[in-house]
Amino acid sequence: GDNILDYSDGMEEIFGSLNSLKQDIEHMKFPMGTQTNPARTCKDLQLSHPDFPDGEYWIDPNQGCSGDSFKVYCNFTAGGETCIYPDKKSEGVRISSWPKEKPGSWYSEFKRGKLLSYLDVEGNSINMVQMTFLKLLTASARQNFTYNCHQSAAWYDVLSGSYDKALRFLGSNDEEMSYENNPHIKALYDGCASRKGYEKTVIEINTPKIDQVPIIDVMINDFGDQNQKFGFEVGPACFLG
Ligand SMILES: [Ca+2]
Repeated sequence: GDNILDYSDGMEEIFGSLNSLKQDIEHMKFPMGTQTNPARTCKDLQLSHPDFPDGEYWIDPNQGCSGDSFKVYCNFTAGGETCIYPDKKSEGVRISSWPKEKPGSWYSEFKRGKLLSYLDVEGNSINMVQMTFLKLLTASARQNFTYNCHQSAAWYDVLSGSYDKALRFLGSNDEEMSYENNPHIKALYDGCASRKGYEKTVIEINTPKIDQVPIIDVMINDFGDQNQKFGFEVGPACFLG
């Protein structure tokens, strides 16, 4: 009698283990985008849950232990982009005439300037290994930059009929990029081109060269004259698998 009892106790334990193993496998197959059950990327999360709405989710690009997972914005509408954001001091600057600064200098050289840096949506810095894995899982990267202007060109300049005063960007890979050397940078809207009144120009970098994103610096070339003003807004850096 004792033997049969031991046997059934043992079976219960085995079935319990199998059940939790089954759950683990289900979670691996269908990540929920939570801290304890993160997806590898937003794209992966969208593939297993096409019905999930855009929003904040946890990802773990290097997989394995989820202890180093981090929270991002998933733009499923854009095809499953994984987005990180500029920190408070990198979000941009208000429109101003910048009398103490020289045109043709990098923003990081401004008195109030700095290199642009990025965080997860919880405001934590992102582990470099995780960033490397995320980039390995990415096919293209996208980032917007909005230039707010008053009589200051940001991309095309109608007056000279050229792109001589176009903004220049420094990529994460330290590559200097602008109109003449990077076909992946475009103006979605170029209201500043006319250099008349208050306007804005929206620049988009959408590149298969993942390491160009996010941008870490910007050079502004058209200010210094009376009445010229500019400010800018740095958009999230989004990675698409
Ligand atoms: Ca991990």
